[in-house]
Amino acid sequence: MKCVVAAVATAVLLGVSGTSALAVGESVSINIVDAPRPTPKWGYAPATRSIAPGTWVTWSNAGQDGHTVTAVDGSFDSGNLDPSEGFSWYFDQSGTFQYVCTLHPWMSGTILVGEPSGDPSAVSGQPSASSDQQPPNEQDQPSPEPGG
Ligand SMILES: [Cu+2]
Repeated sequence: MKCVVAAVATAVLLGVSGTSALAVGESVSINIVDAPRPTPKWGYAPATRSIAPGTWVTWSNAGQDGHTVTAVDGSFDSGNLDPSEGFSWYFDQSGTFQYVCTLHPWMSGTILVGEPSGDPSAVSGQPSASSDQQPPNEQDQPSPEPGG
């Protein structure tokens, strides 16, 4: 009856995972909502999102109209997003990034990119190189080959 050992090990692994305020090297999702009407209720959910540097943000148009995700400073622009379309952007620099919907200027949101926490090794100098990363939703997770 060795299955008892496996069950205990699984419980230990589940207990290790902790909580952190910021998601490092992960991706977060924001919905674009245009309901309920009237229009002043439209916006981004959540309107303000705090992330760590090195995080993909994916906006998904969950509404019934076209919308955009356009940075106020012009650093990114989704262009028109039809319903059920999405847009991803990689934030690797700290700062506050405000964005609006150019079609409905009262729709606005903010991305707060803070310093990474809990990983002192990430602070050390790293070479500045442009990254060609793909949005996480563009590729499937590679599955390990059985046997080999
Ligand atoms: Cu809009």
